[in-house]
Amino acid sequence: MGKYGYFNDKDKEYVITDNYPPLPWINFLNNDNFTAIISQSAGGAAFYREASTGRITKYNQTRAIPIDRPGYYLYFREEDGSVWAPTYEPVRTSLDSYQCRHGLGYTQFESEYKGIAANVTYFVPRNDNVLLWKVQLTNHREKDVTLKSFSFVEFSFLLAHREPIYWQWCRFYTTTLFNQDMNAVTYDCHVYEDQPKLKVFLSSSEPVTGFDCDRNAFLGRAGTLDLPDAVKNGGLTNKELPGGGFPIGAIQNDITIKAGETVSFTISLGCGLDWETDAEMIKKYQDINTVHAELEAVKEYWSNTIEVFQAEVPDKDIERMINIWNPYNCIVGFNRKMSMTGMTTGMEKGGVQSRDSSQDSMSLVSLRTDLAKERMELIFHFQMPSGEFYSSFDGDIRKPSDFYAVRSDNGVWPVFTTYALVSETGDYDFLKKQIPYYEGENVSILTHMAQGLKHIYGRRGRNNLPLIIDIDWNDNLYIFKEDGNEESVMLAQQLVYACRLLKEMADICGDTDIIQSCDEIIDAMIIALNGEGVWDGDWYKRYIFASDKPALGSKDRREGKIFLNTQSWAVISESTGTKERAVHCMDKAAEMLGTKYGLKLSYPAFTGIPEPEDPLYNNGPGVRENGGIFHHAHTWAVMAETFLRRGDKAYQYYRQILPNVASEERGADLYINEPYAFSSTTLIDPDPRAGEGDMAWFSGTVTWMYLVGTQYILGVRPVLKGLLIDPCICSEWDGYKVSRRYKGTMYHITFKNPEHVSTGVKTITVDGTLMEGTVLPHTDAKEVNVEVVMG
Ligand code: IFM
Repeated sequence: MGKYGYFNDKDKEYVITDNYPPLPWINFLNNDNFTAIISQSAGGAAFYREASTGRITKYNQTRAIPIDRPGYYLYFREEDGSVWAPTYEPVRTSLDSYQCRHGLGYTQFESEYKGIAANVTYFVPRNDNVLLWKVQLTNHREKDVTLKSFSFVEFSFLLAHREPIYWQWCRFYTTTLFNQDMNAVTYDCHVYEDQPKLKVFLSSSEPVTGFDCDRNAFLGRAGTLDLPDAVKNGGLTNKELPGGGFPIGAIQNDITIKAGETVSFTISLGCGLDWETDAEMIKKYQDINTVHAELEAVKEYWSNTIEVFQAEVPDKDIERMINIWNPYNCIVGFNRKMSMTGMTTGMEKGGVQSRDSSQDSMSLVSLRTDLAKERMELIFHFQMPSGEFYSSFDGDIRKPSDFYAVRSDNGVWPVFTTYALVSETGDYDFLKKQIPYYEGENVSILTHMAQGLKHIYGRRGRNNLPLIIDIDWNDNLYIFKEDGNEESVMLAQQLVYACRLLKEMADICGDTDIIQSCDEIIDAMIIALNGEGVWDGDWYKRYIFASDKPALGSKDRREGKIFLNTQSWAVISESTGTKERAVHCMDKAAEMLGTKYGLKLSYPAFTGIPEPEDPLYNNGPGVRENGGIFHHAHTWAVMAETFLRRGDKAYQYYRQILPNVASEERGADLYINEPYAFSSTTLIDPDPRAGEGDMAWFSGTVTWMYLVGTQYILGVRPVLKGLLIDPCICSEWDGYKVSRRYKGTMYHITFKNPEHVSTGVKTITVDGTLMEGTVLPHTDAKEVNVEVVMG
């Protein structure tokens, strides 16, 4: 039991028992089109498709005080005038009990106030754009009771940036009315821009006995969300806002509960593209049985989705993450640039990014193959005939978005993901699928990938390494740019790795030209990478200037002497020439960058003063890209350790950034983020907040943690030939089990580790028959039992 809550693994929930964890600890309720984020106090916002363009309700954008408001609130007013909320906020009347259970796709509040037990479940059904609040009230008092129930949301202006910038005009572009036939407050934000014209409603399964559309009328002159005047006075004012103003939706239901009995009703907040669709949704969810069935369907969807990989391992922290929260976070994070969290505003436009979205798709390949495939096709469409990819674009209107810099690495990520996709499905025809370049001709996906890598290879500097142009994976490196001829060691290594994967795919397609050009690039890069100007004696440099200025990541520097990524990627790309060098650079990384919370991205952090050659860095020292523990990069160190076959080290690194482990071991007050969602970074010395997690939910960390955990540590990895068995674990383990759904077959794999090794496979038996090699043979069987003896 943690200070603020605990994991309930049986029901796949995190249960929050304290109203105020260090930050709002949120959950995502969504289907593929509609999202509501919700905190432990029912704070949050709902949006249609993209948080930047489809914002339906308001949420504190700038995290001003109080940070977690408004939300989807319920106020209950007793006959004696007292007011309470089953979610505690915003009223803050003491409750006799309170719990917030964040589950997969739903959030449930269970609370009790003077003998009235409330159970409120918020969720978004799989196929309708609506947030349902399923309310169940049980009267444990001796007398019948009549409660006035007030539900409340504050509407937003669809385009999220209108709120902070243009609200004084936009509030008049709205019409908020009560529609008797629909039993709903209806909200219309009639704007001329080209985002969808959403028709929004707030309704109830019970007859509405009062409403408010105007925030001023609801709150009153001196009222606050804690106790709005209308609630205090016992009735809504029935004020509409035909010409705009401060639009809200508030509806009143009068609920009588007999002593000892339970009543249920539902509040719905939704949007359609026309009022007819809204009316149908409202009607549909007036039936409590439908609501119940839809909630079960949401739970079933999540169980089926995560079923693709389930493990039983001796380490329960890892098991919980791999089975439940990591895959959940992968799917939630898949649309990260279109979404928002308690800490990210969701106001940026340009929903897809070739780099980040390719990586986010890597885990979706097994979890939601349909979405991963669709996304990759879209990304290839945003490649120019030169081979360069647009960094950011809007998938809905199919246009590139402005982006501040050239990301020279865009071309490598789609290769990694396509390899993963084809390995998962076995659909090699995907490689031949024709997709047009952006404003160009149709070419196969194989050609797209080859063209992307050629483009990177085509721009090289004086060490024969790829030019960084503005930035590679590290978005903050642009500040070091001088004349544009700077080289990226990391990109060279990634290019090698990408060429290795592309070669395998080209082989399947019989494309010898691509194989040959991959071989040329690999050979040239390995020579360049091990030249004097790149290997610094103990590790690989990071960023090489065209001038004689000492490279970032070299001993000659006072700050930024060593960078993690070029050590990890040296190993992953197998470009070190010798195993000794591979081991040496990772050992040096451990020595110079290791901390009890994980590996720093670089060391020492830049301070900007007084060394004149270093520009003032954006992030403070020890924060994010400036020598912080950047979890995304940390995952590649885990992967690299498995390449070195050092399972104990990989296991140690892997555990360090698991959110449940970090929250427990560092303490929730230090770590601050949700224990069930991956943080993007950990702040570290010289920052005094060392150990604090930053930005939960959305990070490349999420997808890579899922991959390294399932494929490189537990070692069940799809490759082009089939399902490869390649464990690299903690040597103390006696064994473990994995169930993996792959190409329609469920493989039940038992790993035995009698000799307590961390890697190596002695024998594999498939349904009782000993097999050769480590790639499981193809089968049409529905279920297969596999036994792996390590040693
Ligand atoms: O690689 C980037 C990513 O694209 C966005 N977040 C920061 C990372 C490192 O700079």
